[in-house]
Amino acid sequence: MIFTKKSSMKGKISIPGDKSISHRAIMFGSIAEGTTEITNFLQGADCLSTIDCFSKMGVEIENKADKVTIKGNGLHGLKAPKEMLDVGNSGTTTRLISGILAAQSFSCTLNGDESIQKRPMKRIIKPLSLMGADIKSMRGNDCAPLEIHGTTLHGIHYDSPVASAQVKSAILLAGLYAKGETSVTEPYLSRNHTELMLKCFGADISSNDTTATIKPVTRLTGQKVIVPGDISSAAYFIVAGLVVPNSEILIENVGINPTRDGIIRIVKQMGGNIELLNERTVAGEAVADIFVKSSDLKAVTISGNIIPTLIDEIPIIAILACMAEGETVIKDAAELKVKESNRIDVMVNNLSKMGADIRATDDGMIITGCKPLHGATINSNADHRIAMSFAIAGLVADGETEIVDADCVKISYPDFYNDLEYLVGA
Ligand code: SPQ
Repeated sequence: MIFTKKSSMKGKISIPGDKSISHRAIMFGSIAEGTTEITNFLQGADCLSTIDCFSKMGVEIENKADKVTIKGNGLHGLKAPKEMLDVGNSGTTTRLISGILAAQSFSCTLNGDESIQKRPMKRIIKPLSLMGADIKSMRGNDCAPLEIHGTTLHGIHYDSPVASAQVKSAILLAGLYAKGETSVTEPYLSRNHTELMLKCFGADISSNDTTATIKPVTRLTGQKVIVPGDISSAAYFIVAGLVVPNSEILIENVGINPTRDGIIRIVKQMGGNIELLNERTVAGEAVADIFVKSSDLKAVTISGNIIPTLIDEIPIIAILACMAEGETVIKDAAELKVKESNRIDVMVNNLSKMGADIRATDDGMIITGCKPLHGATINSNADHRIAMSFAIAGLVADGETEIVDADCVKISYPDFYNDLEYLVGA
């Protein structure tokens, strides 16, 4: 797919549902009693993998347009799947489902695509094993495929070495079934959708600073979940509106949960024209419309506790930094190396090809902005966030930017190219 320089972007769009929240709504609805109705569900391939896994465990899930209805099986009603669970490309599915599977009365195996088979699973195998789980990496390399024999678990306190919502959530979900209390402390607070949503479903869960604590309950109850637009998807149009000249974009219905809103804070620090309009709370999550227009930007340092709140936005923030005056330093972000691709190396290699002044560090990257970008052939490494980031870079680069494996955007934003075309043509 080819992208070229644009002189303006104008219009209004509504962003598809949040991926993290969509996954959790399927999982919690499946182990709740009664009906769960999910509106604005993200029809991305990752979330469809989660539906597929729970369907294989006997949960009745009807998926129509953006509405999903689940007849929950209750905490102890999942059935042994007849075949291996296929988590596709989804780290969230793999890690969260493992917490649930560890406590079931059956055994199963799960596996995913080439990328998922390289992502680290020791981070969940270790704490779940401390809780008594019988979970192992079938190839002995601490990656998927995983074999899980459900068993009785006991609560623990776990000091997580990484700020990871997936690690935290796997432990909390296992804790839902474990004897006694389970708590997790993170070095920095990661996204808290599990804590917020499990509470709505009736779990006994609380949070204090960077510690989340759960005690077992006898049942969860099905809910109506309205999924806000995904700020990680909105991020591409936030950046496009800032860097393409003569642009004004209104992005409606975006989740701005404070554990996810780092990109908004960084754009403000960089001097970007960004306004939050119509701020409201929908189904326990903060939501707003976001207005952006073309801006002169200055470099910033991004580090410490803001990192987990924008971890998936760092690829597109790197593009933003290329357009900002001065040196942007991104550090404390070594987690980028273990995403769908090594997002430090892939960003640095591809942006260097486009003429950017960028270098990799152990835990991030350093970018000196305002060097003109030129088109290049970009290998997305089948990573959706890389493909979308370079589609936006192509709008400000001279010549043609070609993205290889561009269809990987189906993972989190199947209509991305249509929405982009609309804003460019509007
Ligand atoms: O699900 P997956 O593949 O891990 O997706 C990514 C993404 O870019 O969409 C990461 F590669 O998002 C993660 C995110 O990085 C989704 C997530 C969640 O829903 O809990 C949490 C973050 O990962 P982590 O490892 O920091 O917990």
